[in-house]
Amino acid sequence: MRLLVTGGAGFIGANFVRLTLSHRPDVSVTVLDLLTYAGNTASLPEDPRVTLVKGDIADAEMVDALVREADAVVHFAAESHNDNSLDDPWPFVHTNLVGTFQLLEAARRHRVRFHHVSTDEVYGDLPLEGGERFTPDTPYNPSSPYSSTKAGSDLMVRAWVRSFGLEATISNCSNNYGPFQHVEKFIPRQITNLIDGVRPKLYGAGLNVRDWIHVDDHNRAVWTILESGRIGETYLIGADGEVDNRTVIETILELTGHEPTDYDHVADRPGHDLRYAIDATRLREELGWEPVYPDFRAGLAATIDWYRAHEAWWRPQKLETELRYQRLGR
Ligand code: NAD
Ligand code: TDX
Repeated sequence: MRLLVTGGAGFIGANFVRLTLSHRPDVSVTVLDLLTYAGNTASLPEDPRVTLVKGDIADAEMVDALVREADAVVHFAAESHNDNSLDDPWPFVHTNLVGTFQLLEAARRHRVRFHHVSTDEVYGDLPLEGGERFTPDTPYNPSSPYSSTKAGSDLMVRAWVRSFGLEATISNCSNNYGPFQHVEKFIPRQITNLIDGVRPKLYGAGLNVRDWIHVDDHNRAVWTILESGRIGETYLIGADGEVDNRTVIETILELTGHEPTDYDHVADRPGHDLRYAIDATRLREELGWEPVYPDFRAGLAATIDWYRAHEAWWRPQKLETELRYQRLGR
């Protein structure tokens, strides 16, 4: 089987390639990645079964040539960071909308199986109280330029299935954590700040809740859907990992031997979503998926160890990332 993995040099895509190499001896992978600030060749293993092509998913000609050769496309490539989308939305429109459009058109022309990787943020946010969770029937209600462009890309996939018979599935996953995540994101930012002797930064009061899932559990679910999912269906991926941001920071501080109060409150994110929570019943009951990392605290401890052991991987991103946050006042 020949897989085309877009965004395979990013956080989740690179972990997906690694998981694929170790579990699927029959699969070879072509990674299509623009190697933006978020893409890193050092995240990819050197392996004869992996070919890296540097290119833009919005480049119709290149996309057509690569999709034509593939048995399936797994589409991870995106501009992925909410704070950046508030600063400059255009790259999000270009990659998440125009790029996805070019991939869909190529998959339609060559009748290639397509899996679209998306986010729970397309559903907007939930109240802090009440225990409500997102389901595949929750109406789309995105808050940020990032989530609105992901929502638009999901809707295109649905339309291409219905109008053109594209063989596609969609997954909407909650917040991922684990190795190879860019230091702009919440958890790696705080871990690497502490390694540098800098206090963690909590947006606003930090009551916002995210539903954390280990990246390998997300990627196992993507494989399950690729192989057994119903065409045209949307699957929500989550591992019942709801934790508020303040508790995440306090836990990181505790696990690294600091006082749990040793952090700073900084300016809140404009339009900051309050709470995400996933009901993954369809994935669990229909496809039999279960997380293998159900314990967030243990996963977080392993992630802290990973960043301690892989400073050479993250160090080159750190200064530029913090300068960008300084400019945003966060
Ligand atoms: P990331 O920012 O770490 O990686 C994105 C990758 O896409 C990078 O390697 C980048 O170089 C590449 N890319 C960007 N623009 C491109 C373009 N025009 N052409 C080709 N490649 C391009 O993102 P991530 O956290 O790994 O997220 C991957 C996917 O998963 C995204 O679609 C995201 O919306 C989705 N998702 C992420 C999370 C999360 O918690 N991180 C949760 C749910 C869904
Ligand atoms: O320094 C910080 N302090 C802080 O309190 C940062 C970087 C973030 N936060 C807060 C904002 C969020 O409530 O932590 C939470 C998580 O922030 P991010 O890591 O930026 O993630 P989020 O905005 O929730 O989006 C992530 O999950 C869904 C990914 O970046 C998206 O790509 C994915 O779709």
